Amino acid sequence: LTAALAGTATAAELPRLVEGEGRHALLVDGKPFLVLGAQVHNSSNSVEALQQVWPAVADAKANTVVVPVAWEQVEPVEGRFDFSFVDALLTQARERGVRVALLWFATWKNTSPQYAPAWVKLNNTRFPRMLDAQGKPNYCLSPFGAETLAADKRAFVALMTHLKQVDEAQRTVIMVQVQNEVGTYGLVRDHGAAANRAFAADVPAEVLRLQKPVAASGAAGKARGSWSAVYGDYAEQYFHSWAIARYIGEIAAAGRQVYDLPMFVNNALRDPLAPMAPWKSDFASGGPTYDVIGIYKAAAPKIDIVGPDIYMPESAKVEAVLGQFQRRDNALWVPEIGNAETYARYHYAILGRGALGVAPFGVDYADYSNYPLGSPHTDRRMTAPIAAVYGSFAPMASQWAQWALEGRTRGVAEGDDRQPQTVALKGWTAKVSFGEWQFGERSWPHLKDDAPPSAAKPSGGVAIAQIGDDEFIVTGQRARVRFEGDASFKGLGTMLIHAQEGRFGPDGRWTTTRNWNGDQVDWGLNLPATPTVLRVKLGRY
Ligand code: N0T
Repeated sequence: LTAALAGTATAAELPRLVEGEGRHALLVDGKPFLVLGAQVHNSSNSVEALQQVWPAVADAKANTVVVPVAWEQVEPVEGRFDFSFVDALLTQARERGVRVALLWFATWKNTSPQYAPAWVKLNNTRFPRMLDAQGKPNYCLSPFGAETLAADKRAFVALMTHLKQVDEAQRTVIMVQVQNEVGTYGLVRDHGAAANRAFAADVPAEVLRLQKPVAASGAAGKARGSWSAVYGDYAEQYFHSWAIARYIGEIAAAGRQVYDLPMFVNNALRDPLAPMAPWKSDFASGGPTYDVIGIYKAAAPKIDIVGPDIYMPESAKVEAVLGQFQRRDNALWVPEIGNAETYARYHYAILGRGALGVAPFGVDYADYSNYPLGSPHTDRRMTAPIAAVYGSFAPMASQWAQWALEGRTRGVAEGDDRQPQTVALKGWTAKVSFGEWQFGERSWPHLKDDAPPSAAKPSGGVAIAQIGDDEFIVTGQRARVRFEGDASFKGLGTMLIHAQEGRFGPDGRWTTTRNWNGDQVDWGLNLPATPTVLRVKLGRY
């Protein structure tokens, strides 16, 4: 695999995804690229607003800024395009050595047409809204609006054409999101004439291949036939998902025809832990929720990734979401996660799982905060927890992405229960515990009233890369890591050969700054509040 990558790497190649044995990497300039992202607030897409973006991006130690480009902004008058903001964004990003992911806010932004130009919003004959079962127009534009699709696609193709002209040589833009958090709140599907016709027709063969039939209120789902025959109580949600995915897929395909960048969609999640049940107004129907990723793959093959927007702070939910969106056919990429401090520890779990990257949402210093969804702060108190984690990954980011592609990385975040966790490695297990002293055992009787100075709230995390049979890179904060031999040890003892604290330089060379031994390793590797990188070599005797 490494050789295959090396063989194809050329500086001028476009960003692209690679896959091997169900694992993924994003290649930028032919090299694995770990996205340490920062997504700006929705209204920070103006030249002036960028002044409050760059200091936050720098403070967060992000290598990629994620920024919306609005349809209304680039085509305020039909057929007349203005890409001046995009040009300013790219120039300023290049000056700072930061890459860009663009978000195409168009027909749907959090399901609504807010970011469509006024000439679209105001012309519901040409750009129809969805109809409910009584034939009443809904807020959401219909995915069966042929003119809407044609107009959105034309604008998107203009954007991609412009990007090719101004950025193909530099490749500042590494990915593009098509629409934002699509679906419809409060209505399961469109009831317009075209929608009704399509709903009565047979499920397309490519959907049948990727989305399993579901039992229909008692009866087994048919292998083929109408949406209702195949998908029973899920038929309307699945149908709407297909309709939206097809619409997005057509836009993405047309854009990539011109300029072939990786493309993704993002999802406002449904409850990851609730037992699966048909839609009942509990999430945006038709959005790329985890249960319909197959439909999106079938209907929008030019969309590479469906990514979760994580605004559920509970550790059990975050874990479940990561599992649902990380698939052989779907690289894990977290386009949004809350920028509140409680989420920072999840970056270890996300990057340790081998994600392409992550982008906390609302990383700029505009005087706006989406608290309680994210941080209440709009200053360094918001960026500092992100910077702490990104700072230790940044010098080894490309190397980490390569290790992830090779399946060498793992990660955990402190759970809400604050209990220890076990990480399975090849030949070894790592026991990760939280809220420990740096010296000694919590359980020492004379210490029972003397709790370790752990954080008031869960904030620990650890990511481990197994770079050799008995060699590891360990990075984390507020956690104790203890390596133990797995079943393969059969009575052999384990020993620590060395644990070196240090960092990777830009040339990929390791520098040791301190050799941990004695008290510093007798009780495990105790990662302090400040994120630390260790190179650990173990042995058997
Ligand atoms: C996100 C962001 C932005 C707990 C919210 C999340 C972004 C969009 N939407 O700041 O609007 O553009 O993708 C919606 C999550 C709602 C969860 C509410 C219940």
